Amino acid sequence: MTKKTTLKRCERLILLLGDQLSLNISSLRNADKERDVILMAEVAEEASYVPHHKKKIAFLFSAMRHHAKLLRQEGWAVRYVQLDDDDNAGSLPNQLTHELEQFGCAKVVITEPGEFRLKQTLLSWSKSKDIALDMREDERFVCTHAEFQAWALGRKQLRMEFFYREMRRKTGLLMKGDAPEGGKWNYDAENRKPAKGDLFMPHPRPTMRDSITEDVLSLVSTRFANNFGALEPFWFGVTRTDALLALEHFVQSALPLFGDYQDAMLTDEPFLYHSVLALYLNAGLLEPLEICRRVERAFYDGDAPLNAVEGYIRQIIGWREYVRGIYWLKMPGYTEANFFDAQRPLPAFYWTAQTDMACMAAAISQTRDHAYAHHIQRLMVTGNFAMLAGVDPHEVHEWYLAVYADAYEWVEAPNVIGMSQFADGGLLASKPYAASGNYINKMSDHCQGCRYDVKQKTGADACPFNPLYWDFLIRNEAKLRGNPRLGHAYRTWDRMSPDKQHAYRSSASAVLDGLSS
Ligand code: FAD
Ligand code: DLZ
Ligand code: SF4
Repeated sequence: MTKKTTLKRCERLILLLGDQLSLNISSLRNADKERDVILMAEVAEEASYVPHHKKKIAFLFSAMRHHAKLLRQEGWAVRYVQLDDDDNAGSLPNQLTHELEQFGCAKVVITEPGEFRLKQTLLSWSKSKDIALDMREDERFVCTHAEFQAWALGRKQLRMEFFYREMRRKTGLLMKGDAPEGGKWNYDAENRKPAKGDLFMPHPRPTMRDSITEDVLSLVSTRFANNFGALEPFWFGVTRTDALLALEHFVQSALPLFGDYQDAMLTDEPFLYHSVLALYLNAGLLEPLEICRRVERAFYDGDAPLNAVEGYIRQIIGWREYVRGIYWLKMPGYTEANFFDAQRPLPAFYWTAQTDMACMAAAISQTRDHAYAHHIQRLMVTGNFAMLAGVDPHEVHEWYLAVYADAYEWVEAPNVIGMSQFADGGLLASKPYAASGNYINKMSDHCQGCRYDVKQKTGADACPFNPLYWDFLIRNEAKLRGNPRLGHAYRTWDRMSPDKQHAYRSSASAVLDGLSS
């Protein structure tokens, strides 16, 4: 690939980030192909602010290189800096400084970064260097910052369901005039079936690798040899064409059963009927509304039922937009929230999958192999365990940010800090997503092959989630007993004999002691 552009002077330097791989991004609006230069850079600072999964880095670098190629084909002047180039300056601000010296551009244009950290870094850089920086809103979302702020203003509780209805009205998705399609806004009650292993399971469509991807894989295997995760087999798509094919494959093979089995878990089926599209969407290779319109069309064409289509659209225009709104409303500071004052270090098996808990071993090994786990594994297995065990939520947050190919702080942090760890004290969730082994047993096939007994409540062979569940509630009683949604749980605890209560607490201590050894 030609690395240098032939332009010697430029009007504007347009910085395009690794998750801004969209041709209609706001930073390119009104840009001039004759006078402006697009800068894209693989830099050590972005590649190491958390120890990203090897597949995540490979996906992003290959997608960036392919996007640069596409931009050049479209007539743009692109300066692309590879990680191992001699004049790689190591960070985005340093690279900008270097390129401005080379090209002598009058100003820098960028679409607002998705992470607060990088936004602040770039704003400070422009101030300290006294360089004009035109930072534009990221328009690849349904809800603007201003709209979210207006929605949140004066509300005591920021519940996703009400926000979601606003987004349905705004987009017209699954609307019949002012009313929701089918008469209900939400069909979640139909979406909680456990899956059986003998169902036909579609798999994500693997993408053929080209020489660009091969080069990146070889770079990542040497430069990031010690990072978490398996680089091979590398099957992610890396272009918009690949991403559109993945969308089509999902709609045709998995969408009809997406709703039914959304919460199910199977040891040998990491993807079930999930779309595995978040990595493309978050990097800019797909747009939220194009996905939703395609999925909506499947319903009106009679190819997918309403519970699946509504459930899927809710994830994108509901949850995804809502968590982004929360992130920008609450940053800075949100990633430091620690409502329970949990201090335990993240157990080492989050990086090795070496644990006798079959559900944890499955979620972590799938994460290691594919940089992927689906929502319920993230929430009710690895997230639930960390919260019950009292792991420091910041360590949990950094783990999630590192290990998933779709992870960027704006979407990861509210899901981890708020939804899964309840570290924000209930801004996002009305009660902690705490569950004993019973939930995992109901929704998965993991317990059948586990060394622990999910039915056993206490003792050395009891499922660790069972005593930890009660220990968590009692450890945090002062903060949780007043929660009306936990009234039933505390009343059950109150009815237990002191011996039973003691057995739960000492079994939990044994589990927790085992984590530190
Ligand atoms: P599907 O199950 O097919 O869902 C469809 C789409 O809906 C996803 O692609 C995604 O864009 C969107 N979506 C679904 N749920 C959420 C949600 N809660 N928040 C935002 N978008 C959602 N999602 C990320 O994109 N990046 C993350 O770093 C991330 N971290 C998470 C951490 C925890 C603890 C939890 C509980 C959830 C997290 N999620 C994250 C949300 C969700 O788990 C992933 O979006 C989903 O698993 C991605 O796989 P998929 O594309 O197959 O999704
Ligand atoms: C995640 C990531 C990685 C691993 N590497 C780069 C990079 O080298 N260059 C780049 O421009 N972007 C990278 N990114 C994505 C950025 O970290 C992302 O733009 C910010 O986190 C904001 O969402
Ligand atoms: Fe997980 Fe407990 Fe079931 Fe084992 S018994 S798989 S630890 S829920």
